[in-house]
Amino acid sequence: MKRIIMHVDLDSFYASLEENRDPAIKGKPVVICVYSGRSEESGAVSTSNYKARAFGIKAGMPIVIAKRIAKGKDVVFLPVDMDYYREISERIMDLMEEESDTMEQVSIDEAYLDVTELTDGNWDKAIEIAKSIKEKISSQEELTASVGLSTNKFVAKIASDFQKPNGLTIVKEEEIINFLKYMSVSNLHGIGEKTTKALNDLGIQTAKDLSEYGLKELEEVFGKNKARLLHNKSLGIDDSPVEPREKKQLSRIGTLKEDTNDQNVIYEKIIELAKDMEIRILKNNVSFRTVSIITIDTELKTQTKSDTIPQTREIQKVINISKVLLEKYLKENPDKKLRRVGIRISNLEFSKAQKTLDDF
Ligand code: DCP
Ligand code: CA
Ligand code: CA
Repeated sequence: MKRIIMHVDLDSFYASLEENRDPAIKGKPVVICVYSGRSEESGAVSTSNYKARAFGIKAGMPIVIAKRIAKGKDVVFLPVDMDYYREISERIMDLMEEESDTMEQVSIDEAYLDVTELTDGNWDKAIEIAKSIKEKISSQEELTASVGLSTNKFVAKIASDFQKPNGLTIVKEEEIINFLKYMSVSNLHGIGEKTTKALNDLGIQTAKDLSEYGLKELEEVFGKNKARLLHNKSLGIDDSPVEPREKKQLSRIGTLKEDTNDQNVIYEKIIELAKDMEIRILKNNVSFRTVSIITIDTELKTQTKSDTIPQTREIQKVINISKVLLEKYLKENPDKKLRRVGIRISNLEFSKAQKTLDDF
């Protein structure tokens, strides 16, 4: 059966999350920055929303340059808040995992999903799944995602990038050649600046040019392996499987109903988060050695406290240790109130699921 592979990428991820968090900035150009701390404005732009991109402000740009462009305009600059972005990312990854046979997370905001078995190779069903994932991301997290559907990871990735934001691009097997044909080689995922330049020097601009260039001649320039890889890319051929990556940690963070330093209220929240975490522990068949609590106070200052114990998979251990760590935090920070609290397990060990007779 031909595979059906989906690639999902969230639109202007960090910036959209900040817009959702603060109604006062919704609809404005927003720029998210990683400050290096060396001087007040040294650092780089992490991402910007589409309104800010329209001014030319984009990821990787020095903050000083972005500020220069923004001068006299109503542009919002904010520092990154990775814990918050990870919290939402994990929830979205979980919901996508539920809707696929296997999922491979590639970064904080994108993943490949293999839906071949789930759909029985039926494209209409796969399109329904893509729509359902987009709908859930929108209704549960108020975010948009761009989705590509094809028969392999390489083409699915290019497809998700094809209509951004909020796109859904379907490229069936027989459409791949036409889809790629006039694309510049630099748009073929995995072909970087240096290779693009080398190809351009050979007179190769588009995927079509590349596919028509002799493999032997390509080998002379790039060597056997890379030449084959380039040739395959030009034709949209990619056999690499969707491989679930082992997680390094599992965490759950939640926002308290109101800012508080009431131990019982925070503890209640921890128990609620632990219930959710227990489901993930069972699903991933994982044991852990380290338990942490993450506290985010009203000034958005994050602290983490951890304790390490012998290998276990018992959720009650997470609850008990979190309680002790919370007491410690509250004692050390008597005048702080918490806005959010989280729990995390790390030092993970995965046991392969028991094979059942059905697997033989
Ligand atoms: N990121 C970063 N530095 C970069 C690129 C990205 O810190 N040079 C972060 C911020 C992004 C997130 O990773 O929000 C995801 O990266 P993407 O390349 O997917 O960019 P966006 O999601 O922001 O925008 P797009 O809508 O183009 O996907
Ligand atoms: Ca993205
Ligand atoms: Ca991405």
